Amino acid sequence: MKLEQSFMDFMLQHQERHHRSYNFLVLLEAIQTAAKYIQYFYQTGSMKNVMGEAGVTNIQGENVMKMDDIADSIVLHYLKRSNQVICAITEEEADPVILNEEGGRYFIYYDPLDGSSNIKHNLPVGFMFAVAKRNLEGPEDNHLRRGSELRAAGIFLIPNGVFTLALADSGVFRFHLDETMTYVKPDSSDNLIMPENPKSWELSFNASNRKTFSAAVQDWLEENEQKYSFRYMGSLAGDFHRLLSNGGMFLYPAIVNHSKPEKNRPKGKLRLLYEADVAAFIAREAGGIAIDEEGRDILDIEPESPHQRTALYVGSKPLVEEMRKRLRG
Ligand code: AHM
Ligand code: MG
Repeated sequence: MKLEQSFMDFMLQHQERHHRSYNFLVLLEAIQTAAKYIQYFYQTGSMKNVMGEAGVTNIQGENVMKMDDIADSIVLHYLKRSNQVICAITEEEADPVILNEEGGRYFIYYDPLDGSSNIKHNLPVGFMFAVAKRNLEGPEDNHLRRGSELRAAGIFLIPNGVFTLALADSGVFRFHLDETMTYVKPDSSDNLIMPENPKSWELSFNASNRKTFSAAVQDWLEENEQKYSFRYMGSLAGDFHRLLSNGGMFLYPAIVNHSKPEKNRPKGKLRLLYEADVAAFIAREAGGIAIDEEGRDILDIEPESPHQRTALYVGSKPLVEEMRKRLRG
């Protein structure tokens, strides 16, 4: 009989190999428990009539779905119970949520259910998170951590039951939910590296926005798009998941040429702390890279506010570097 390695067993070995504390395991245990509950609610949501809108808007002025609220309460509950988190920044709360200011060791930034427009169709969404650590020496200054200071970032693809985790300087690993609702790492799944061979590369962006992009981005697309297949699911968690395996580039550029100028988004749409940084950190550990509209590395951006937005170009280095040159003129 062949038994797969469980996620917790994998993490235990990892922490021991790197002489790290078990606190991080307690945190990850809380995170994966929350993910399983979200998975359960998502799978059964249509029967319980919770896949629609909640009837309120969030801090970003977007319609909140009932499932967004459910997922957020689940995550906050388990994070609080873990006693490991100083403060959490979630897409669903206007202000940082203080959880265990005294004893907590970590900061967590998360989007409990990314890809909200997919919810009512039961299509893939994701629980995306990033973890940073408190200052263990000297006073904790509670600043918002840059992507380059993260220790881990991950995406649970829901309801597909796949969990991608990047650990600082260690790589990217994939786990799958088995019949007993345990995340396991099949022997066949090694460190995930984005393929260098352009044969499998794909482009992913919302094509209906293309005329709203800057001239530089539109020109690049015109000249290059025929070389690649185009795929777009409308959920960063899902689109990025595919990109990691196939390579290429996902882009959500700044909207600067909208026919209704009030609809321009010169800072982009995606959120730095719990969307772009998560993708950028995982990409880095898988051999890729991510930049913003000015061509800055996403991981180097100093966050100024919890919900700040950024344009995002993430994927295989040669493609993103080509785009960086164009963006910088
Ligand atoms: P959300 O956090 O409200 O779900 O928005 C983020 C999502 C991303 O998952 C996705 O890449 C993007 O928004 C899709 O936007 P659009 O519908 O404009 O293509
Ligand atoms: Mg979201």
